[in-house]
Amino acid sequence: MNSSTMLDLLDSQARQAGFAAAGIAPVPAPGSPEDHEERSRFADWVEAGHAGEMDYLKRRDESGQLVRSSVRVALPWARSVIVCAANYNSAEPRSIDPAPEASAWIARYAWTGHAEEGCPSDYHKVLLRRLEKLRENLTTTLGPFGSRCFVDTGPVVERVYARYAGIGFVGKNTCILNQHLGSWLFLGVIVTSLEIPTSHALQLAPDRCGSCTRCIDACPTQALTGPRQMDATRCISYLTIEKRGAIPEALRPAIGRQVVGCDICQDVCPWNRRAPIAADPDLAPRAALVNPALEWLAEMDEDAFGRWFNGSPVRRTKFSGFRRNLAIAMGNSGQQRFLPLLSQWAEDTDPVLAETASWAVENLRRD
Ligand code: B12
Ligand code: SF4
Ligand code: SF4
Repeated sequence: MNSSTMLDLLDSQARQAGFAAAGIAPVPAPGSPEDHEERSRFADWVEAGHAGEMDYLKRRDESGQLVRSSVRVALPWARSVIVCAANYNSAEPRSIDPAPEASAWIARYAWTGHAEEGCPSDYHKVLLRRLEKLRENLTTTLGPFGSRCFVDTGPVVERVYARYAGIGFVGKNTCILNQHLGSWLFLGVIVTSLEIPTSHALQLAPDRCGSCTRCIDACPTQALTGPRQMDATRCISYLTIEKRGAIPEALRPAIGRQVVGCDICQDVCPWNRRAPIAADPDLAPRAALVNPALEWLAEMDEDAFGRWFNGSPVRRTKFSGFRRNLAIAMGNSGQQRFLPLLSQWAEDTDPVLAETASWAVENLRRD
């Protein structure tokens, strides 16, 4: 099969499986410029300490190579990577729009639920199911091939392959941006043993950032240290979701009202203004999670947290991290009415919550 027939087949089967875009890229040959780019960017990033406490990104094999520095390290049989993107854009407001007083922000990717049942959905599961369906259909057409499906957790820097496969360009905010679909895209990959015909050049999408620097300028914690460069240890998404224990005091004021993840560098992006709305029944926004009242979230006990967020990406913050983040957001809210609750949390047996709540009390008293 030549490469354009292969691409057409992939495109139509990926759409049938529920994806908005798909592409395929060869795994770079050892020693090629792309192989060097793939290995060195990731390794440099980890070695600069930008991965913080995300130990899963720092895993090495027996020979000391970073497992994620190249697909070939963990999966030597890999010859190509199919990349699929699902749109999760919705018509709901942005984090930078005027919002009700004392409301929190939960990132858009974590709002998702099943439209009919209303229960939470997690893009990892939704995309994996679709990738498996796509793999099954491709196998029917192409015959058996070696493969592994991954969403997030595999030894693949997905954005590198999304770029190689022509899904989009890497914006200055480090996100994959498709000029028609925007950047509210989840990525999933099928690493395969399929050899791509040598006529298949990398389908790189042109860079459309131009002279714009809105994302870099808008980042409240200066986590975007330059175009396409992020120090994740400063990113609100890392701090609120991945970081365990206390959040560095100096960064707390800049976190503002974000309690799970952060959308600011995508909300300011002009390419997202024209992005189509997804209407995906498995990735529908749960209305209650858009601009939720801090009071409502803070009232949740561990059972209520489980009822609302089991099966949702919010779960990853854990109940303790969620309350720590709420304490910071209440401390940043300027609302004195949170003082009684925060004073109570300052006496909590969880030392991280107690310390964060004491900081929040001080912060509110200074307002
Ligand atoms: C660790 C991780 C994070 C970390 C670190 C993010 C980061 N920028 O590195 C934290 C917790 C901060 C995070 C945040 C978010 N994440 Co995240 N994350 C990941 C994960 C698991 C690994 C990423 C990784 O290896 N980072 C290391 C760096 C080196 O790689 P990278 O940023 O992905 O890509 C680099 C290369 O592409 C390279 N590059 C490529 N071409 C070029 C060209 C030039 C000239 C240069 C200089 C660099 C360059 O530069 C990029 C930036 O460093 C991936 C899934 C995966 N397995 O890949 C999801 C993933 C990247 N995250 C995703 C999402 C949705 C988010 C959030 C939007 C969630 C939220 N709302 O809070 C934010 C976005 C923040 C942001 N601006 O990136 C999506 C991104 C989809 C997209 N459209 O790009 C992914 C792909 C998950 C998925 N399966 O859909 N994430
Ligand atoms: S997600 Fe938020 S904190 Fe992280 S880089 Fe973007 S704007 Fe900055
Ligand atoms: S805000 Fe501007 S610089 Fe940042 S990703 Fe979008 S177009 Fe590129």
